[in-house]
Amino acid sequence: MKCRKCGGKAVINMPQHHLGLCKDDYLAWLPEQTGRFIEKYAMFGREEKVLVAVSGGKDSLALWEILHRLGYQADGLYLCLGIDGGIAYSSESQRLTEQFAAARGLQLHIVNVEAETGRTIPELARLSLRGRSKPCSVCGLVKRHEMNRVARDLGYNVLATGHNLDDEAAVLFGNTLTWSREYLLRQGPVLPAIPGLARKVKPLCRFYEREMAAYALLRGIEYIYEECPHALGSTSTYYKEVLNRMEHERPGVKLRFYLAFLDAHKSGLFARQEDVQPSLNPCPGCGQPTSAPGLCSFCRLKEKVRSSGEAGL
Ligand code: Q46
Ligand code: ZN
Repeated sequence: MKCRKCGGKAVINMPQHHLGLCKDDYLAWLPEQTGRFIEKYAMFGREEKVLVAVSGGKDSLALWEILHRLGYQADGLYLCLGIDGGIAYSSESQRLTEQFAAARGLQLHIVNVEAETGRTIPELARLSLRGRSKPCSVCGLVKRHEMNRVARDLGYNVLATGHNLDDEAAVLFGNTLTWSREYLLRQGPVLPAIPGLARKVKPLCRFYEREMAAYALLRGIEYIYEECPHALGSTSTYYKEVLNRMEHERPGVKLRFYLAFLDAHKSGLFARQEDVQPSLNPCPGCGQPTSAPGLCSFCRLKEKVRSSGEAGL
């Protein structure tokens, strides 16, 4: 296959765009497209400070690299979850993230969950879920809380995450199977700011996972190949596999599914935001908005750690 731009040898084929590109043209095309999406969805401007949540994986490191390349003010935030076990997942991903930032002279903030809560993610999950399910719900709760806290405390208007199209399509698929109106309404490239919470944006939401992997590889970004050990066997991994089977037979189906959803969302198919937006109050513990009548879920989790009487707050 030939590169559509220069006629050289294509290194990637994107059937959904009927587009093949060589290495140099691909490395120029992907950041260019990212810049277009940032503007199209009004994600942020050049005067705004962006905090990029980086995990050491290909998507978030590539996102940070691209924002930097495009001239945005983007700093990184790494959350050390304390998930180690067999593959030393957290220590290795932190090492690669620090190496990435140091090589490019980028500012990286590091937050250690154990130092903040007294427990690592697996320990928090054991404490609150008592082994009933995977730690992902607790992990998601802690990550959201800590990202919001750092953005607020350090004055970032915008929080950017590296979710790609495969991630977004899997979430959309799950929300559609259950018609979760509230989640469907909140899904999209931009979640606007509300008092106490920064705007959240997903500049890579229209790129396939394989396109991000190709970008990271061709750009020479060293990232952690292993997934978090808890991702294995998760519902979202299962949805991704199902969607991949569909994509194999019908190239472009994931992108069409996601873009058609965004159009439907825009045309008001689901509901007006005010209809389902729960009323939010500042948490008396941490000040972040919560729909709970008292402490937010994060502060309740910390209370549990405190009352379990073993460690570190
Ligand atoms: S890091 Fe955390 Fe994920 Fe690992 S424990 Fe689950 S949610 S799988 S993105
Ligand atoms: Zn709180």
